[in-house]
Amino acid sequence: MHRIRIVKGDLTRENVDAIVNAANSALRGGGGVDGAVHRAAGPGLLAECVERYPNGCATGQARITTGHDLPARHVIHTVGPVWQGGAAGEPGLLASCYRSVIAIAEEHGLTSLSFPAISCGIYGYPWPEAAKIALSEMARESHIEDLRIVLFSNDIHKVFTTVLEELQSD
Ligand code: AR6
Repeated sequence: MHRIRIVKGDLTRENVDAIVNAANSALRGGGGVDGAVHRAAGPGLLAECVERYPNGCATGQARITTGHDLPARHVIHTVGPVWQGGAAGEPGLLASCYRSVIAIAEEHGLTSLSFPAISCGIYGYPWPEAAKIALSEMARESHIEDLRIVLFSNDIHKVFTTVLEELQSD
């Protein structure tokens, strides 16, 4: 768990091997962090998504593209679950997002990876529950040297920091 860094800031400014995009299953852009990633990457990102992934991406899975105009070399797009109360498989699907992204990053030999808080915005996942899953899955990873989660606001940063402290003291 020592390698996980919780950062406050804008994911699109991260100078890493890959940033992770909290996308929707169409992989055609959207609001939230997805909109910010597409704006910062430029239109080439959408064109690559359309060409390489005509069928989009299922919830819990991930797909890689290049970073286009972003400082990051790649974008790994993943589709988090929409929160429906917790009994519709949301925890397993959210864990699967983190695992799928990390598996793709390892396949490509990437050593620095920055996540957003997947499903914690428009998709409505409760932050403490999402933080526990995100940080536990990130902690299982063994090959990526620089693993970050980049959070936009003080409020969510505080929640993730508290959950990381709790996990470290267990
Ligand atoms: N840097 C870091 N975090 C950000 C940024 C940014 N630039 N912008 C937003 N966030 P969301 P979701 C935070 O809604 O819940 C899109 O329309 C935000 O404050 O982006 O997985 C997609 O196309 C929140 O904490 O993703 C999907 O339809 C977190 O990123 C849908 O939203 C995730 O919020 C996905 O919803």
